[in-house]
Amino acid sequence: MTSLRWMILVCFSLISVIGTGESLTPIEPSKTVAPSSLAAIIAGMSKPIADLNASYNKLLAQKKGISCPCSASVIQACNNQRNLLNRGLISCGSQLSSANAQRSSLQQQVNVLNSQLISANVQRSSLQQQVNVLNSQLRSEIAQKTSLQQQVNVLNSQLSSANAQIKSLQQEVTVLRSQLSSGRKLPQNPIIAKYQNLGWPYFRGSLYYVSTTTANWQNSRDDCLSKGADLVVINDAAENNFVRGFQRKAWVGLYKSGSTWIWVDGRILSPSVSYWAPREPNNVGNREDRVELQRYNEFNSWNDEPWTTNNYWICEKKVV
Ligand SMILES: [Ca+2]
Ligand SMILES: [Ca+2]
Repeated sequence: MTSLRWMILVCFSLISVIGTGESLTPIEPSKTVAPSSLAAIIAGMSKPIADLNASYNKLLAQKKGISCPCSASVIQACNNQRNLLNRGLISCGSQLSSANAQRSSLQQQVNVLNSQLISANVQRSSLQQQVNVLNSQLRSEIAQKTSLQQQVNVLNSQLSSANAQIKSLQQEVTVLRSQLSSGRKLPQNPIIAKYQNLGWPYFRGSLYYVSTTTANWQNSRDDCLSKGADLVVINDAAENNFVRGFQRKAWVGLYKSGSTWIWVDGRILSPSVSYWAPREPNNVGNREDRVELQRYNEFNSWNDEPWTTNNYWICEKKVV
C-alpha cells in the first residue's frame, strides 16, 4: 500500500515536469488510509493518467517535428546556393560602389552646368538690356528720320514752286528781250496784267489773293503754290496794314520750327517786324505753330494757332 501511494506521487511529479499545464492536487501520504478511500483515489487517478499519456504522445510528436529532415546532399546544395548568393551579393556591392562613384561624378557635372547656366542667364539679361537700349535708339532714329523726311517733302514742294516761278520768269524775260530787241515800247508787266485780270490786287511789287473758302494751314499754302504764289510774307508795317485791309481772319506764311518762327521764303522772323496781338503767341496746348491774321481791325493782329484750324488764307506773288 505504501509503494502504491509513492507511485502515484511520482506520476504527479512527472506531470508537473513535462509541463502538461494541468495542476493536480498532491496527496499527502497517510499512514492510515482506508481501503475504500484508496480505491477512490485510484479511480480519481484515471483522468490524470490519461492526460499524462496524451502529453507524452504530444511530446513525442514535437520531438519528431524538430528533428532535421535535411539530408547531407540537401545541406550541401543549400551551402552552394548560399555561397552563390554571397558572391552575387559581393558583385552587387561592387556595382553599387561603382554606381555611387558615377553618381558623384555626374552630380559634380550637374553643379558645373548649373553654375554655367547661372552665368549664361546673367549674360542673357545683360544682352537683353543692351537690345532694349538699341531698340529705343532705333525708334528715336526712325522718328528723326520721319521728321527729316517731312521737312524734305516741304522743301521739295518749295523747290518745285520756285522752279515753276523761275520758268515763268524766264519766259517773261525772253518776251521782254524780244520786245527790247524789236524796239517796241514796253507794255505793262504781263504777269501783273494777267493776275490783276484774275482779281489779284497789286501792292508794291506783289500781287495778292484772298480765298473765298477756308482750309487748314498746309492746304491753304498748297493752294497758293498751285497758283504760282505762296502764303503772304509780311515784310513791314505797311504790308501788314495792307493785308489787314482784306478784313479776313486768314492764314499768313509764318510757321514755327522748333522754337523759331520762320517765313515761307525761309527768313527768320525779325522781332522788330512782328505784329503779335496782346499776350500772343501763347502756344495754347503746346500745339500752336502757325500764324493767322486774327484781329485784323488792330495793328497788332497776329495770333499763333494750331495748323489744323480752318481759316481763309492770303497768297502773295512777288512780281518785282
Ligand atoms: Ca511780302
Ligand atoms: Ca495763340
